[in-house]
Amino acid sequence: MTDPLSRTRGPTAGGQTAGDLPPGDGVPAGPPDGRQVPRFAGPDTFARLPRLGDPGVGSAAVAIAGVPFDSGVSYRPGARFGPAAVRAGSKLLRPYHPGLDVQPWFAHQVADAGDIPVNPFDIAEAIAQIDTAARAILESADRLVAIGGDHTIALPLLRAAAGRHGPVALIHFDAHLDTWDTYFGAPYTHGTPFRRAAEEGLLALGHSAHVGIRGPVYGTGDFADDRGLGFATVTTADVARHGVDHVIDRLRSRVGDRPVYVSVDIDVLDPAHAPGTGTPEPGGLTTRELQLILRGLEGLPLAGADVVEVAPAYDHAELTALAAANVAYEFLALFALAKDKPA
Ligand SMILES: [Mn+2]
Repeated sequence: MTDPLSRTRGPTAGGQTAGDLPPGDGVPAGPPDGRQVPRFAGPDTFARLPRLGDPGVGSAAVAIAGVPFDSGVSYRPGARFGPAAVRAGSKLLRPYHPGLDVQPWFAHQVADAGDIPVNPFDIAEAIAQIDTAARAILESADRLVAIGGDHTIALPLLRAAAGRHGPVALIHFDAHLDTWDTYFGAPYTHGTPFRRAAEEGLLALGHSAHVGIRGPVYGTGDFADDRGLGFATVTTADVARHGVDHVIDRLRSRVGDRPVYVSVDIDVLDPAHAPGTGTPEPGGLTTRELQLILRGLEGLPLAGADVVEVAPAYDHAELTALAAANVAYEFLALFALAKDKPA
């Protein structure tokens, strides 16, 4: 087998770019070799990967796109700066994932599609823009990993994913249900995307679940409404009491062999692990627990994924940005492992 590092074809110390190298031989273009171009240098794309559409890259198996939108938040704003912070946090990643024995960006082509431009003053228009842009990216990429942005963006991303795959089984990691109906009369906010997605028929509801739910709510009706829609819930207490393997078994039996969409609100993590977020809730998962549960989804047919709600102004020492970058890395590993069983 070829040494995967020898296949790295991004800009090199010798000044080559992906475009200088012969395209079309089926060898994915990767980031610069971190042993030649130190990881704190080089392109500002996710993990310093090439851009979608770069010469020598063309189409991709997986595209990563930033969605710098936070006009749907109910508490602290600032997730519009999430994509830039997560990309900065991703520079530390290396090409081999020992936990899953996979090379996420050498198994197939992975590329950064840049940021989706969104109207910060008009939520409805922003949702339409994200929907259109996500579908356009999926013309030249098989799968999309989105970096938010607040959780409002999951609705148009699910529209695009369901448009291609049909209703998806949603695995939603979050402190919050995000199935509220309205807030201050507004139907499209970061607390409502999965209610709207359920109403629009985008989800295989009997096969969808929330993970990491905790914290006070407005009343018991919040949980009853959510159950009424058809979601199952794995609380943070369930993870603590029964362990990650039990949770993985529950999730895998819940989704079966359906196309899966994974949405991670970084506030599923305890504020000790992810302080830089808009609606923090003490008592959350550790970064390690989240990584292990995500790895437990190995082999499932993934239709798409997002990681949202990184608000870097409240972050410390890049804790949240690093956690989110590593969540995206887990997504890329899962896509690489599922590449022979597309959703
Ligand atoms: Mn949340």
